[in-house]
Amino acid sequence: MPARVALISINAGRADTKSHWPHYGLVLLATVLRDKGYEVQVFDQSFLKESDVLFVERIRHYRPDLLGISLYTTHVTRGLRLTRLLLKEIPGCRAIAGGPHVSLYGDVMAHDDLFAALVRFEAETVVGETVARVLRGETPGLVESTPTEGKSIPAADFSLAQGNERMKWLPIQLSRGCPFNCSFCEVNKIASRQIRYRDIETCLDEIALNLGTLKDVHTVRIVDDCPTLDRDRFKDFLHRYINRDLRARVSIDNMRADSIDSELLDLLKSCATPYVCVAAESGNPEVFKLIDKGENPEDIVRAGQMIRQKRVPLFMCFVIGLPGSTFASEMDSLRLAKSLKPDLIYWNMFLPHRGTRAREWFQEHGQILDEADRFSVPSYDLTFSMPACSTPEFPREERVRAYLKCVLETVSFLFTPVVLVRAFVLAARYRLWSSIPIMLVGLPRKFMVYSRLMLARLYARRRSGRRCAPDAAQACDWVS
Ligand code: B12
Ligand code: SF4
Repeated sequence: MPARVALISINAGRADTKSHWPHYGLVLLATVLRDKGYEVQVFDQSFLKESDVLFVERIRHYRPDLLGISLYTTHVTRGLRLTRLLLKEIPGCRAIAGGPHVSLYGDVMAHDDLFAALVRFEAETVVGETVARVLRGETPGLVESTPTEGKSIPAADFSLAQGNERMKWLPIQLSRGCPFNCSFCEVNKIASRQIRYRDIETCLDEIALNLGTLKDVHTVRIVDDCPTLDRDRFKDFLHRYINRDLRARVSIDNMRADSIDSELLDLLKSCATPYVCVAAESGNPEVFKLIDKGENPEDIVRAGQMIRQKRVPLFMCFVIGLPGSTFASEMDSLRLAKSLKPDLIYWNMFLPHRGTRAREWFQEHGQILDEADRFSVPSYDLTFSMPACSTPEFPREERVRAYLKCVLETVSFLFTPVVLVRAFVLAARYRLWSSIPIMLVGLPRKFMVYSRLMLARLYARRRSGRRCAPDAAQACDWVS
């Protein structure tokens, strides 16, 4: 009988970290292991939306010989705790780990004997051998892989993931890697700076095949590290997608402002893209320069205005607490946000993870207070973790004030009665009374925005001819 492998991803312990597809990286590894003759299943708690008790029971019932967990720095302690619990519940089972946290911190985790192997970086080329060694009773320890070439990335077989029949979004990567080196970003350490392209026709075949079997999927999500690095290539993909009449919407993560032009937006509109997100990072010119993104602040404004002119919902991303920032510089970001009037804004708090150059800046100019178990974004219910670093010019308390001022004044949260009460309490606690009237004036517009996004999703379901009914659990999750 083939050995049985369970590949798992746990939720972050917060209401908002739901996923509408099973962990893509684990599905790819499952596809590789299946082809090598293993019996393998992916269990993604964020996707299955299950409590710890039910999730552990589901895996225990599967009785795996080997457990492979994907770890995130943001909730690594939870990941280690659940792994210990699972190993206790499943006698004879051994564990290996990989994912962003292991890629960044694998060397400092190596002393722990919880895992027989810690696999750093993309794992398609090493997972088979590592699993075989662990099942033979060996303990490989730290395993380092090299970036997977485009042609070695398999077509993801989502039937290997539990609950796949409920998928509404289908992730795919057309490329991997990002050659830029923005100071706050760890992606170039996780996925490398080496860009690797997949064959476009192969990707389209993969999408068509998956749309044929996953009947509820209404949106294809491109999760490349830097999807529009080669803009012409990306446009070519969109042209071919439209010509194939695939019908599901196309949504993109991580688009750089300097890659956005009128033709690209028209093509995205033809694919009914639900929104375009511009990563502005900071509205302060000095802070922006320190990020070293290779873009100008004017690129952000130009892209934002163009998206609005094309009547595509505009989302924006800012990072509070970057190197060189102060309370006053964050107010420049707030001013920029208010002037461009995005439909939705993600206010992230900088996390000094390993692999970021900004971390080194804080080691020199400030203080790193925590790294693990911190979140960058506040939850939709306005709960958040404390900033992970500080400087004399911008201490922790002031960072929270700036963060909350931006979040409250742009109504970047879910406004249920309970959360509104929390907004008042936070405003009182952080001396932000002047933000309350601005927030109240912004509420009706946000209500309209959220209603429009929900209607667009309903329309997407009808347009794609999919069978699914609206899902009440998703009603408050506008983005995904
Ligand atoms: C799409 C995406 C999401 C999606 C879906 C994620 C998913 N489950 O597939 C959604 C929106 C749900 C999401 C949610 C979150 N995300 Co997210 N996400 C991404 C993004 C943009 C792409 C991920 C992806 O699909 N990569 C492609 C696949 C092929 O790569 P991969 O997942 O890394 O897997 C490969 C390797 O890591 C390795 N591997 C992974 N796991 C394992 C396990 C084993 C056993 C082995 C051997 C190998 C291995 O092999 C895989 C194949 O090569 C990345 C950024 C990035 N570029 O990586 C952020 C990223 C992974 N997310 C991040 C975070 C913080 C979150 C959230 C906590 C967000 C939040 N609210 O704060 C939640 C947590 C999700 C949860 N578990 O509950 C961080 C993680 C940082 C860190 N150091 O921990 C990243 C790196 C973004 C960033 N720069 O901050 N995310
Ligand atoms: S922020 Fe985007 S462009 Fe910059 S390094 Fe990260 S993935 Fe690349």
